[in-house]
Amino acid sequence: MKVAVVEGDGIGKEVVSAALKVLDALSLDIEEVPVEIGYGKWKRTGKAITEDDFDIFESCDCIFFGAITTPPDPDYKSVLVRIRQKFDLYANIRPIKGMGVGENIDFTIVRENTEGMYSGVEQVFPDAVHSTRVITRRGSERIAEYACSLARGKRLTIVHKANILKSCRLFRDVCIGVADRHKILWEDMLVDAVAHRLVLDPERFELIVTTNLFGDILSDMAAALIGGLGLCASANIGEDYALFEPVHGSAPDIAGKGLANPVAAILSLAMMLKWFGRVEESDAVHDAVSRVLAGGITTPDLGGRYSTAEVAEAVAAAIEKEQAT
Ligand code: GGG
Repeated sequence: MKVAVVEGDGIGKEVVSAALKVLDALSLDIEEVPVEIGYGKWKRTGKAITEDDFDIFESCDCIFFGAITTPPDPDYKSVLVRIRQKFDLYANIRPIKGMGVGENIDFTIVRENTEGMYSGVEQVFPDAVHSTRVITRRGSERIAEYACSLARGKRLTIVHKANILKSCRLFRDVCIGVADRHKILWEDMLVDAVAHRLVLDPERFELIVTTNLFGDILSDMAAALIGGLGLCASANIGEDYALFEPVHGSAPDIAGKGLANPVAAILSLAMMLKWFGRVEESDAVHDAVSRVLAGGITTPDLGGRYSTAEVAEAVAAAIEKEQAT
C-alpha cells in the first residue's frame, strides 16, 4: 500500500503528523510519500499544485490529506476540487456520530462531490457572475447507488430543493428510482426542512444523500451537534482512487499551538484503513479514539487540557495496549 501524504497548511501539518503516529502504532506495511501542495507552496513557487504532484498522486493508491489554506489569488481554483475532479472522487462520505456530545446521533451524509454548484462552470461578466449548477442523470445515479450500498436497513433521506430547482427534480427523481430498485426505505425532504430538523431532532436521521453544496453546508452544521469539526472525518471515493481528510480546514488562527483536535484526522485514517480492507485495524482505531475521549483526554475544543500530539499519543498507546492483551 502506497499513500500520498499531504499535510497542507496551518493545522493540517499537526493533525496529519498526529494521525501518522497512530498509523505507526499499527505496524502496517504502508509506504508514505510526502507531497507538498497548498498555500505554503504557492507562496514559495507561485503554484499551489503542479502536474508533478498529480503524477505522484497517480503513482500512489490513495491520498491522506490534512487541510489547505486558500491563497489570495483571484484566479485560484480550489486544489481540493481539482483533485476530486481529476480522480473523479464522486462520493464524499461524512459520518456524523456523537462520541460524548450528542451521544445518540449517528448518521452519514453522502454528498455528490464532482458536480452541482462546484462543477466549475462559471462565467464572469463585469457586473455579474454566473455559476452554473450542473446536475446529471449519471452523477445522480452513481451517488444514489453509493448511498444505497451503505443503507443496510437504514432509512435514506434524499435531500433536495425540488420545489424551486429543476436540477434538484432530476436529482430527487433519479435517487428515488435507484432506492426503489434496491428496495431501500427512503423519504425525500427539502434542504431547508432538513436544516430545521437537524437542529430539533438530529437522532431521526440515519443516512442522507444530497448534492454538492447542500452536503457541504449540512455536514458543517451537523458537526456542531456532536462537538465540532474536530471530530468529523471524511472520505472522497472514486471507482479506483480515494482521498481521506478531516472535514475541517487549516484554521490558521490556532496553527502551531498544539490546540487542534487530531480526532477528525485520526478517524479519516480509520476510513482509509477500511477502504484498504483493513477492517480490524480500522475498528481498533475507532475503539481507541472512543476510549481516549471517554477518559477525558481531549484538546481544549472539547474542554480538555491536552495538546494535539498528546491526544494522538494516547490513541496510539490505547491501540498498543489492546494489541498486547
Ligand atoms: N480538509 C479540508 C480542507 O482543507 N478544506 C479547506 C479548503 O476547502 N480549501 C480549499 C482549497 O483550496 O482546496
